[in-house]
Amino acid sequence: MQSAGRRNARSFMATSKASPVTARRTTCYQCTVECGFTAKIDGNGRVIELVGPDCRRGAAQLDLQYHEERLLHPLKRTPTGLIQISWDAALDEIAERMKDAKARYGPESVAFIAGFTKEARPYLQRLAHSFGSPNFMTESSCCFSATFVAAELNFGKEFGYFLTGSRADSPKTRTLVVWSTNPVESNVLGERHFAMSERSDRALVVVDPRRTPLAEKADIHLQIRPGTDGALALGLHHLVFEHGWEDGSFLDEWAEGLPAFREYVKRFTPERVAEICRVSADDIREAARLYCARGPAQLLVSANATVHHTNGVQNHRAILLLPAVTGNLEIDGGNRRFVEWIRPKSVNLFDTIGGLPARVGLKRFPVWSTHYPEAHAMPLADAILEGRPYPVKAVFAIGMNVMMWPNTRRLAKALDSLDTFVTADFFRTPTTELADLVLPAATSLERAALIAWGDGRVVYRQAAVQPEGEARADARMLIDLGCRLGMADQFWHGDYLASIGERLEGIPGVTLDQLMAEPVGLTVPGADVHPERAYETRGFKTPSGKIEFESEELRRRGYAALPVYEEPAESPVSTPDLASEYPLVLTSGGRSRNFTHSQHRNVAWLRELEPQPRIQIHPDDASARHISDGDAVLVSSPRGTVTFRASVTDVVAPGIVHAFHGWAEANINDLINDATLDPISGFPAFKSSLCQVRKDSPG
Ligand SMILES: Nc1nc2c(c(=O)[nH]1)N[C@H]1C(S)=C(S)[C@@H](COP(=O)(O)OP(=O)(O)OC[C@H]3O[C@@H](n4cnc5c(=O)[nH]c(N)nc54)[C@H](O)[C@@H]3O)O[C@H]1N2
Ligand SMILES: Nc1nc2c(c(=O)[nH]1)N[C@H]1C(S)=C(S)[C@@H](COP(=O)(O)OP(=O)(O)OC[C@H]3O[C@@H](n4cnc5c(=O)[nH]c(N)nc54)[C@H](O)[C@@H]3O)O[C@H]1N2
Ligand SMILES: [Mo]
Repeated sequence: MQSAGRRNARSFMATSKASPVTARRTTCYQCTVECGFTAKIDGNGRVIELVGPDCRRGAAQLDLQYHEERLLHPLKRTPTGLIQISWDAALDEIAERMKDAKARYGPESVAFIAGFTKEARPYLQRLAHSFGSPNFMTESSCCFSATFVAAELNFGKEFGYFLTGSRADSPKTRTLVVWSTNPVESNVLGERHFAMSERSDRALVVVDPRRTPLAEKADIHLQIRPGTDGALALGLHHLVFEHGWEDGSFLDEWAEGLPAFREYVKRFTPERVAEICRVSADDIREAARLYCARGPAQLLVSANATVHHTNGVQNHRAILLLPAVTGNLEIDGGNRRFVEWIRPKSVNLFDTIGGLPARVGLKRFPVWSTHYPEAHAMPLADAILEGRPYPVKAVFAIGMNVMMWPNTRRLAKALDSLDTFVTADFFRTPTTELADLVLPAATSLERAALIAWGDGRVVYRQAAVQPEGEARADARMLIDLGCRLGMADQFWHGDYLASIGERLEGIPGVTLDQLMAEPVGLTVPGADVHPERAYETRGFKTPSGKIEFESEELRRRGYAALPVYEEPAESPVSTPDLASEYPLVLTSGGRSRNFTHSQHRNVAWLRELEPQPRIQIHPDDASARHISDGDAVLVSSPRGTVTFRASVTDVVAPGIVHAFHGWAEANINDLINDATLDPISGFPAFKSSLCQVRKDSPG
């Protein structure tokens, strides 16, 4: 796709032939990998070419930068529509409204929310907490945090980022189990992901309801019914103990609650699991043999495909216990922990939270909230519309996307009813349409940032060009607002560079001057993977000091201590009545390399590659409904109906529908339940609910 990027670059070149061209280093912010790019800039200060990895979204940076629909000025809603106002007027009004909400309803009535964007989060959290509100919330409330919590429940603190699997390739691995990730679409240069490489000495098992490119290569593809991952994992444990494949001496020393777990998994026979998961018992046996009896074996999981379910945390706990029982924990070729050994000093003021009112979600999801110290975004509509646990009256957001929430229409109604809703974005979106004030955000090409990667690289990305119009970096607008709210002392008296200096104090030996002189950045030496069997010296930082097959913390909070399997809250098994009306199992949000979530739909050449919102449906289910490939179809759930195009394909099994997410004109989250969430994590069932599909008859 570089050609598309080049096509772009050429057209800009043509308009600026005579000017001298300079080159500046930058990092791409279309996904969170932040690859390095070189920006070529003409004499008028415009980027004319970007050179970097061959990635569609990376190439699209230029299209977005000079897109005619970019937001360039602060806007204020009036009865007759949005009008342009000055930054001073906008910030004054926001500060006044926030103070007013605080005086009338308390500081907790103002919530601070970040969507996709991560760069300015420390500043947003600092603003929330210094303002006195505990309600800093992010997209992590439905992204990776539930897998993080599951890992900490099993293995304790510092194991949250458990998954070297997603980073580390090892020549020693003899079996690789990829449990629900599709790197070809979700990773930059995904075809080159190590899981994709052909290795005759390494068996590959893939667990995914779809036949992904990786599944095509697999020795065994367990094409499971969405949301039944826990049953499958428990079935594999069953076979481990039946065959004596467990690492007995390790478990004798390091397992807590193993006898109860062994007893519990007895009921997950291959035949029963086959029925629950809709896979063959023989395939389960063969997958178990490959993973459990042929180590070292590595488990690679997704940030969230196993936890976008009402039973997600317990399912994920059962999966993560597989390396523990089979002796694959903290060994080369198995799963090791990785560490981010450089981390900028935190400026988020989280330590002040103890003195603030209880954050949204703390009572309802105490385990998640304790392990993942943010307010929970998923019950936001409950707070706004029903005052549970207390009313939220104002929201200040950066990069917020209502389509990320389940039952989007309910959240949209809630935001619309707020006294004040402010959001910062690059473009008008379904979310900005609900806002009282809309702030124009500067892009990564226009803003400086301190970026530290877990592997020791650190960069001070300088702005490559001046912002278009009056766009302003998120961090700067937050600092400006902090000062407006009378907290200049906390906000470096408006000096952004001073904030970078303070954050760099966390990375000893690296100064801002050094970084400014090295636009490609510096690498702080260190190792990102822990030594083998590090637990022998450090133990497991759980309450028992061991790996918790039974979690005392879960029991104390009223949950099952074992990683029990329960059916998804909506499923053909748990709600047969509902299933008679909505017989198909719906999973959603498989990634597409053309887009980041709701973004990039306004880039014409990307849109050409993927013009329409699609569902994937099996030929048997399609023909039973007289649906042909490309037909418009109505997808319904008890929450509503949305029109997609049918992609008729046996990539999905019969009875399963997969819907792509992030389409404003066909938002799958209009169909997802926001009332029944995973009781531990508060995650919605993005990937296991029920639906019906009908042909959209014309007229
Ligand atoms: N059905 C379903 N729903 C899902 C998922 C799923 O799998 N299925 N996945 C969930 C997951 S894992 C995630 S992470 C969320 C993602 O959901 P979001 O985080 O909401 O994702 P985006 O649509 O990428 O971004 C939201 C907005 O941020 C703006 N933006 C981007 N960068 C910046 C910036 O630097 N500054 C500012 N101010 N704005 C910016 C974009 O223009 C966009 O309008 O979706 C969740 N929702
Ligand atoms: N191009 C692109 N890349 C992205 C993003 C993007 O928006 N666009 N978003 C980024 C973000 S925020 C995230 S969180 C990551 C997510 O990264 P990944 O989780 O790797 O996302 P996918 O690549 O879609 O892979 C998820 C797989 O899970 C499968 N799946 C669905 N339901 C189930 C289930 O019940 N059980 C099992 N076992 N598998 C299931 C799907 O079929 C799909 O193949 O991607 C990141 N990368
Ligand atoms: Mo995510």
